[in-house]
Amino acid sequence: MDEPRLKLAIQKSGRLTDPSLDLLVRCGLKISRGKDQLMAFGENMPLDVLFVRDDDIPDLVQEDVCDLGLVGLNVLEEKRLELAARGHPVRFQQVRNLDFGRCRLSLAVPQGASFEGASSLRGRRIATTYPFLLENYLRERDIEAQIVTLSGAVEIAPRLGRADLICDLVSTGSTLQANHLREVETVLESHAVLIRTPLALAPVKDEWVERLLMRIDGVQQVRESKYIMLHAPRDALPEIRKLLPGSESPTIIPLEGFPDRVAIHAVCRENVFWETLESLKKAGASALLVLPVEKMLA
Ligand code: PRT
Ligand code: ZN
Repeated sequence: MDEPRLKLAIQKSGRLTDPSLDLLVRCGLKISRGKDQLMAFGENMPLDVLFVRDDDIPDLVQEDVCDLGLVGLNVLEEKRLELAARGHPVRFQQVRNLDFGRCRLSLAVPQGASFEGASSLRGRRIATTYPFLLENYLRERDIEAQIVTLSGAVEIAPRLGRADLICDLVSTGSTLQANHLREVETVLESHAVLIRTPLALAPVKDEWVERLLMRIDGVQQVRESKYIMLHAPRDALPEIRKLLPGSESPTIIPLEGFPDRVAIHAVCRENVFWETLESLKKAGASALLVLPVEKMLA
């Protein structure tokens, strides 16, 4: 019998597609994908990738068509509230927060309009493609307002007279600005997440989920990490250790022929900026070298 294979759904074409594929490649997955192909075969893992619209990803996991999915928290939370409102149990588990797809679901008013906190929403018409998240936000604040559910182009609704304000995704804010809108409140901070089915999987699949999770953790850790090497006077060690950003236990190595100086090697879990190098030099460090980290496994 064929070995069971994991199915992972990702966005077919959109903002999450490239970062999702990049993450999978960094986790060691080799796939070949033809243009317009709906499914790609993992050549070196029992894992196949399904390319779909982002809105369908929670449903595919919910309905056991896929074991895993990469999707925005905004889409996931909207689906979670929708299922709850319909009295359906939620059948996806959020297993990792990912470091891409960052944005926020925000309320924005026309630039000239006044806004004094959530109570200013009372009785207003709010256009959105996220009616359940917006409804939840209003309910939590005990505010009655009219939700105008649209399927897109939310930012032009106030100008068309369809709404008084909007609730939409924002990243840089330039779309709001171009439409003369002002961001006033955040409803949800979002980023991509990995979801999985709550079902018990075949042992081979389960093992690969665990391996994938460990690799994802490794990939996310190294993105910001740097390996730093330097020489320093032995008596400056306490000060130098304090200056190394996010490094727990540096390796200290004696330097042949220089009893007062040591070499220090450390993994910094944060980026190392020029300012840090300048401070280290001032503290007596020399021969400073900062290298990117390729892979990490705790
Ligand atoms: O076809 P499909 O349904 O799969 O794609 P889609 O059009 O629904 O989604 P897509 O590709 O636009 O977004 C996919 C996911 O990316 C979203 O669900 C979010 O989780 C995430 N994301 C991150 C964003 C943004 N940033 C973002 N800026 N989604 C949308 N936007 C919009 C924003 O609303 C604005 O209209 O992009 C525009 C530019 O934003 P500014 O603030 O940079 O001007
Ligand atoms: Zn979509």
